[in-house]
Amino acid sequence: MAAMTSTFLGSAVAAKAPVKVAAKKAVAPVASLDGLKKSFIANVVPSPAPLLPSQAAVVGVSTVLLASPAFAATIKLGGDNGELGFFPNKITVAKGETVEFVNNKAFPHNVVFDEDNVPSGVNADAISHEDYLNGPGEKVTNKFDTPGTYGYYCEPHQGAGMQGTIIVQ
Ligand SMILES: [Cu+2]
Repeated sequence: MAAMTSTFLGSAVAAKAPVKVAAKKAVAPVASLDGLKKSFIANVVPSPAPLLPSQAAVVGVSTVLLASPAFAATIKLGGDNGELGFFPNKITVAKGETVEFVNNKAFPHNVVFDEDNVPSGVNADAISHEDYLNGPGEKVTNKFDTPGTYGYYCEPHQGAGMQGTIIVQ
């Protein structure tokens, strides 16, 4: 026991020696690192994909909903054990209520409404969320103002049966 303790103290003292860190600082000039970062940012940031008019409309709606939420339902994207599906995959909500899609497991997922399976007059593209949800807990929402049946699916997992139905009354 005594031997182990003194060995530990010995390595702790050795680790405190700052010689190596100081040498590294001298070798790597900070200015050029900053330059690299700036050029990286310059290449990535200034070209944001322009919002399509339909996407801009969806963003506006979501912002309003955050201020006055009337959540009817939460649908998980991916089952708790990694199943490819929406849980629950069939729900009924009242007109004007908000449905929240929350990324859960087995992502990436997205939420795409089927243009052949939404009430007439509803633009399926405008209410879809085609961007992939890549992180746990990421969410998108929809508020349905037109009664009827809405079919939707996840593009990456449509072939595995990841689809759902929302009935708005
Ligand atoms: Cu999916």
